[in-house]
Amino acid sequence: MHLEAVLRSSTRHAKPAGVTLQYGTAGFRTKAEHLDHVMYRMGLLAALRSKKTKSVIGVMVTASHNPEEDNGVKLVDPMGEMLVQEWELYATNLVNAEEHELQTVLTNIIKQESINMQDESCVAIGRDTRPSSENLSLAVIDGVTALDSKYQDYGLVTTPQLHYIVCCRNTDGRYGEPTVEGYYQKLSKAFSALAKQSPDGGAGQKCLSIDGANGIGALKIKEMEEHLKSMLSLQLFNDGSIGKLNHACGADYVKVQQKPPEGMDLKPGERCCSFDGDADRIVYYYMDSDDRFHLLDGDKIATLISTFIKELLVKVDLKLNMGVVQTAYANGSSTRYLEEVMKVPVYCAKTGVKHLHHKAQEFDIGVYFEANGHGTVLFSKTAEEQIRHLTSAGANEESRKAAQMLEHVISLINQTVGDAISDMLVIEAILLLKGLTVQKWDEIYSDLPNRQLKVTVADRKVIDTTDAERRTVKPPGLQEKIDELVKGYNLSRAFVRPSGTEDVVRVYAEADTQDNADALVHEVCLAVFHLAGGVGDQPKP
Ligand code: G16
Repeated sequence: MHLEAVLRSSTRHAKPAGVTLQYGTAGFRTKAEHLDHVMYRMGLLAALRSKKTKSVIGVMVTASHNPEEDNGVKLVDPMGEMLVQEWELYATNLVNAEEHELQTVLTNIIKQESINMQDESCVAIGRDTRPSSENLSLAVIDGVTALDSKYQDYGLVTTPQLHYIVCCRNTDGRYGEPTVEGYYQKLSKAFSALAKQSPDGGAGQKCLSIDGANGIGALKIKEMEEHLKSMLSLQLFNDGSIGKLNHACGADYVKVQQKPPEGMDLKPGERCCSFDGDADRIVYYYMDSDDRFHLLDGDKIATLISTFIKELLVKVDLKLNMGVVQTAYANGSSTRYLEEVMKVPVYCAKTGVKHLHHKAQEFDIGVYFEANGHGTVLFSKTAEEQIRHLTSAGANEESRKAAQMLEHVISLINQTVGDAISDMLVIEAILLLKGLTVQKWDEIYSDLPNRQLKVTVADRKVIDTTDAERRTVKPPGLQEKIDELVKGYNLSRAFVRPSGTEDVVRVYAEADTQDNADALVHEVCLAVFHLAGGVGDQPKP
């Protein structure tokens, strides 16, 4: 196989010596200045994957919740899902190959996957608002065109919009029109249809304040507002006009710090939400009249959505199996509520939507949410067909109306991946339909106090986990120490895992009081620091 054009243009995107990267939780992520060769090579890989699957493949240039100086890349498979895991190894090998090894690594992928290089290919490219993203997306284009592949550059889009577009393109428009405008129309039409069913036609809901994380979500919500105007009153903060991306704002900041973002004017009782840097995560919150902050994270969102769907399923009298997928970060109270009160089976997957999505596909209706607000609902083909049938063939008016609502939820939810805008509209529709305030939603169950921190170690690969990341198997002695520490507190739980998006180890603990959760998390951080090669200053309480 001769790949002269590839090698020639690769010299313009040469790999810095000694840089090695791993395909992590959501693709490659590191400082933007180390990513030019990664982008070029992911352009190559996307073109190969497109030839192999005979479908459009997506490449999104973003580092989502990471600081503005970082960047990264996520690959999108034909149905809008994350890149299939078998190809992650190809991605890692390709990115870490020295210049002289590039041809061999590419030839191996082509051989192993029996790719016909004469087949057509097309790559859909999108990027977030980071200053480095535009140039990095040009490097992707160089990689794509070096393999004579076609491409379409969608420019500034949210990650979920690119996932949506890829799915639309590969289903000949059955999932929707493959444009950002098509996305707005599909979602706003479904939202409007749901809002009209609410007791007061949607008139009673107060304004929603949105923290746009100074990112792409802010830009896109401004565009979409036109379509939502008469139905939803939105007030946008951190719109990128002055603030820095994800700096003291955004969903990750609010969730981890358990406090409101800077740059937002919070009035007691008002419903607020935060997007993350590429708008694939959302969390809600409010301040009460005593100035106490209340967070409604991915767990509360999963509970709200699955309760709503379950109630509709009872009305339409459909026996579809529904499951909820969470991760180790799910608050113990949420899991207990889902299992014991709602009687819904709950599963724990490893962190990363790719793992949750996969598990959720096993159900007729699979609801998956990470506590950090990344999630969606998947409806099987059977479920969609049965629901659609009942919109006209339901036993009575109530059943037909419930089936119609489910049909609109199916259109409103972005089934390809977690989507802050789509999830926000689903939540807003449910609150309207049920006449729920954010306070009433919050009261469904009470979170166990918890805390999440980071520890920097010399090499985070020294930590290995099992049981969906709830226990460590390496380094020796760490799990025993965590077990011993956890025994010192009531209703307690703790775990550690290496992050797949940042060069840190994440530490999570929950307990009966906030002081105890804080004390436990600190003790576990110290254990990580001492047993897993901590660097810098010892963690302080
Ligand atoms: C990504 C993934 C999420 C994951 C998060 C943190 O989010 O898509 O599934 O929860 O990273 O992962 P880790 O703890 O391994 O760093 P995003 O929004 O940054 O793309």
